[in-house]
Amino acid sequence: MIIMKRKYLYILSSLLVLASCRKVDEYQDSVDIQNLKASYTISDTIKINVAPSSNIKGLQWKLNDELIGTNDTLNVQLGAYGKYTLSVSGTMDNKEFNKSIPLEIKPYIAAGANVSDLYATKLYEFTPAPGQFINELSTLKSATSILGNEKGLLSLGAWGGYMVLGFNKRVNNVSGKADLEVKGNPLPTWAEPGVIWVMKDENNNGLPDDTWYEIAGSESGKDGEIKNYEVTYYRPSQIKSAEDIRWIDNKGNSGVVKANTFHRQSYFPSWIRGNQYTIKGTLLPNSNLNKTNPQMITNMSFEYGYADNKTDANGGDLIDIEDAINAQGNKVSISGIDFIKIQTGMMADAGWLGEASTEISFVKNLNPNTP
Ligand SMILES: [Ca+2]
Ligand SMILES: [Ca+2]
Ligand SMILES: [Ca+2]
Ligand SMILES: [Ca+2]
Repeated sequence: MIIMKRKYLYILSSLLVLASCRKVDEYQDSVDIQNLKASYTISDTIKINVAPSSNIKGLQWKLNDELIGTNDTLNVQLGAYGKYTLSVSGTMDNKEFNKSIPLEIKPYIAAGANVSDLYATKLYEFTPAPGQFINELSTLKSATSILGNEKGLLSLGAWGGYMVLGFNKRVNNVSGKADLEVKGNPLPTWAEPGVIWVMKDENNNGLPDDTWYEIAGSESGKDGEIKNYEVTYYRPSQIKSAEDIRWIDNKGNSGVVKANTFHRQSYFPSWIRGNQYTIKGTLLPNSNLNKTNPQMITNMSFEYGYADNKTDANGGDLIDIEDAINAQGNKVSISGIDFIKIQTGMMADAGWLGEASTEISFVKNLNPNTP
């Protein structure tokens, strides 16, 4: 009898739990989320809204665990490929609901008659540092303009700003010669060198989730070069118009990316969330920067191994995969690469020229006919 009673109580309590779950589920299901697509590409503006209802209060949109909105409509750009969990919570008729939605952001892949496999054709991430061209020349949309042809141009902003690109066809490392051409917009007296990293798709999943190897350029190991450098940029009080952007580094230094009179839009990338963001990479020396004459500030190019650096006959910087090094600084032997990351290498304020910021026009495979 006692056993029977326990069993009965157990069944009863299970039913109560089920009943209360169903109650919550009903509220979750009645929260109507509109305009959600199965997947997006990184250049998309994602617009999702909750069907407006006066019964819904305290709306919170979260991306993974980060609060990203409190209105009926969410407008967000993510800037990096990946799988995210978007959740929306609040109360409906004073009952709490919390609905989670998977959100897949795919890389942008250039296609069409004007696109050639000779060039990088895929964009996986665009995380520029603040700079005078950000939100103007440089947007998530315009970042796709440098894919598949020689027509685009993009600025990566101040130190550390980067983009991750991919190729349709692996770029082979041919012994004794350069394998990649990276085109920026250097002038004879104004280089803005960017550090180049390469990756092979070792797990063959089409994603840059393998190991980055830095291309050791001519300044590698020299005074003023700092590996494992980090800078945190702070969101300004508003992002409608230009104002100085504060930064601190991991060496105890601080400064600002200065607003100038030529570019009046905000220099803080509009798609970066949160009050600050930290970028990691290699800092290049300011040894060639000459600010003696403020009217004629110069920064001569380094010898080799960087983006937006040399004005050679064909215009682009020539990169040899044989110069790849690992995190310990040792040379590595890579047969070919599928992904490239380009990152502004200097942290310098060049007066009226604005911040030193690497530009990219295209990235080209120099060995397209090798097997
Ligand atoms: Ca080579
Ligand atoms: Ca430049
Ligand atoms: Ca991979
Ligand atoms: Ca620049």
